[in-house]
Order: sequence, then structure tokens, then C-alpha cells
Amino acid sequence: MESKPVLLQLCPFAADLEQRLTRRFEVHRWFEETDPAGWLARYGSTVRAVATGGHMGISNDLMAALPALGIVAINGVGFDKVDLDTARARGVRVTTTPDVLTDDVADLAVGLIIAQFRAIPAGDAHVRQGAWPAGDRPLGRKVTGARFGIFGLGRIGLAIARRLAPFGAIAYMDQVEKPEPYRFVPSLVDLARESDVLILASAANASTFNIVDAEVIEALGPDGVLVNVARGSLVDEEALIAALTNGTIAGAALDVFAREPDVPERLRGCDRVVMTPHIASGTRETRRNMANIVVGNVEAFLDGGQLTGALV
Ligand code: 8YV
Repeated sequence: MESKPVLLQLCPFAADLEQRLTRRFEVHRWFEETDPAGWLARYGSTVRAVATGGHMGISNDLMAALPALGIVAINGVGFDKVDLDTARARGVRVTTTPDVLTDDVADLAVGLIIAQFRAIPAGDAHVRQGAWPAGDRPLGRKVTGARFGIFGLGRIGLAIARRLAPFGAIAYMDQVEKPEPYRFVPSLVDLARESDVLILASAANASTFNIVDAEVIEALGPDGVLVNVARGSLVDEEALIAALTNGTIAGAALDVFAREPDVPERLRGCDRVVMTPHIASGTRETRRNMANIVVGNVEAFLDGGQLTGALV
């Protein structure tokens, strides 16, 4: 029987994707490897493909230890943890899963905003704890009429803008002004100052690292809410925690964090924050579509076919 091509899986995936990968490839689970150096010495040269998460990427060291590597198939759109220059120099293809997750990420951003403004988690806890008959129900804050500022008007940012437009005024900041019916603000501090909700939807890279710093957070102000569905690295998490603790801003709604899956105790204990565990693309439908692209890309690479969402 012909042996299957070797694929190295760098993080856990949904069962469906794992099963499909295992059917077609000889899958090695890097994240469960107890002796990585020994494993690399033995199998490193056999690996043709890597499958990884957007949040996980692949280190240059690992890439260097896989001489037969031809493709890094990312199960996501973020490529902040893959060095594209190194991949290009090595002739390693890098692919993502664009478009299929745009709606879900935008939907979650809207859900987080409403959950934060309307205190949905507090209301849920109130009912569950049986507090309703005895006490005042938690009051929320009006979403309709709020001013929304979006940082990053790419595919996801635009989908968020379109969903939020019926709620209130939309402004955005990006590297350049876009031909879209929303107000362009060329400075992030100004965008924060002029917004009730600052929504992060930008790619993570060296120029956006900790771009939401103490100055931006202060500009958002005591009535402002920060929403992050992009990457934790965009935000100076310590400055955010301080601002939440001091009331420098009103609250936050976060799907991503600086050091996932570790979330600082001071954030977890803060009731001004609504949090989800990096699930913006996490619907069954979208994960199936992402899986189709990941599996399809590795197969296409091995068969000399057309790649989807190729960056390199
Ligand atoms: C995924 C992501 O949760 O698209 C991205 O960049 O971070 C998310 O869609 C993650 O990559 C799952 O593997």
C-alpha cells in the first residue's frame, strides 16, 4: 500500500478537520509530542505539510527543522505568527481561509457589543442565581445611537461596519481612506476620542503591536468600550486592565487576549468586561468551510493544483 504524505499538525482542531486530515495524511500531532527534538531527528525530514491555527502559526526554528516542507496551511486568516519572508525564501507555500469566516467574526463583534452594553452576562447570572424575585435587575446602556469606530476596514472590518450602520454612526481608521460610505479618521487616538465603541478588526503585525496603548485607551474615555475580535497583540493588556480598574474607560468586550489561553486574573475578575475564548470564527458551519479549504489546499499542493487563500 502506498504510504500517505506526512503532515504535522501544530494545534488541536475540530474533530471533523482532524478526521479528514487523518484519512488523507499520516498526521503527527506536534502539540502532544513529549520529545520534540527526538521526533524531529527521526521524522523531521519526512514532513511535507504543516496544518496550524491562525493564532498558532509556525516558528522559524520549526520551519528550518522540516527540510521537505512545502506548505503551511493555516486554519484561519491571521498570519501574524508565520514569517512570510522566510517561507518565501524557502519556497514554502502559506495559505489561509479567507472569506468563509468574515460573517461569523462580524456577527460576534456585534454580539459582544450588545452583550457588553446591555449587560447580558449579568442578566443571565441574575436569572440563574434566582435573584430576580428579590432584587433590581441589572440596567444596561443604549446601543442604538452609539458612535462606532472601527480600526481596520478590511473584509472583516467592513462586514462589522455594515452590520453596525443601522445602529449608529460609523467611522474608521486604516492605512488609507477606502471608497466606503463611512467617515475616515486618519489617527487612532482621534478615532478613539470620537467613538463610544472602538472595535479592533485589523491584522496583527509589527506596526499594530500594542497600537491600542494607554493614550488611545484614555482617548476612548470614561464612557468608551473597547472591543477586540482581531488579536490580543494589538492591545497593551496591562494598560487596558489599569484603565478598566480605574474607570478610565467604561468597559471592554474581548474575544482575543495577549497570551492565550491565559487570561489575567484581573481581567477575569472585572465585571466591566465581557469575554469569549477566541471563538469569533467558531461556528460549526464556518469551521466546516475552513476545514474544506485547509484539506483542499494541502491536497492541491501535493497534486500540483490551485491553492485558495495563498499568501506565498
Ligand atoms: C481561529 C483565527 O480561531 O482566523 C484566525 O486568524 O484566529 C481564528 O479563526 C483559529 O485560527 C483556529 O485555528
